[in-house]
Amino acid sequence: MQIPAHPFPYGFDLAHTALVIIDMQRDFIEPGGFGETLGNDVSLLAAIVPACQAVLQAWRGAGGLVVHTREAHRPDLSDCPPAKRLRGNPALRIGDEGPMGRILVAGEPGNQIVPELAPVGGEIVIDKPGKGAFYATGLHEILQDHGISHLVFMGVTTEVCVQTSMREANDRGYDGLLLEDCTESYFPHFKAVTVEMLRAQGGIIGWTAPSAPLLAALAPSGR
Ligand code: C5J
Repeated sequence: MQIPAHPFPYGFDLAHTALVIIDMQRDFIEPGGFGETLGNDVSLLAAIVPACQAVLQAWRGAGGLVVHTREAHRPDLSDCPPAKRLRGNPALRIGDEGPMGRILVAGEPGNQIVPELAPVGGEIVIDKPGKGAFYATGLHEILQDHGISHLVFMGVTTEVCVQTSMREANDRGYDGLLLEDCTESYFPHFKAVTVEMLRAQGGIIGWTAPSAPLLAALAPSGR
């Protein structure tokens, strides 16, 4: 398959490509969660859920591999890099009790993926203690076991966990595509400049494209 993308068309073979959905968790997206408590307008992030849902459904329909990540730490925070806890809003740090349970702690209500995008049986779910999906997780080994060489990214936030994961993937030899309308930031100008940065200089980190051409390629008539 090949779809129009920036800086040039993105070619991929579905059998060797995974859809990677970064941190579409209640704590970042729903009112009353960590993101809102930090003073952010979460409606910006909630707005991409329908577009992500459409891609997820099409990807499942085409039989592609799906990976979900969650920014999640052990209850004793032994896997939490100290800087993550010490920087940020001192009134509400990782591990503190928030409106939807302990902030970014595995198993807490706010740590779950939003119901619209909830994983189904057979999909891979990675709990990651860093911003990147590869740091301190077995993701690279899992992808290698599945023969994956290409990754299509969606999720939040564009300039933090999505960008870090895409850069980590690029350094490990994966060809990454970011779906522009399926990612968002609390700071729209950060999203805009991240999208530009990733695809600059001939695709220095990877490709970007809207989801429409991917949906057309995944439709039974497009395959
Ligand atoms: C942040 C994330 N923004 N998932 N996490 O802290 O991007």
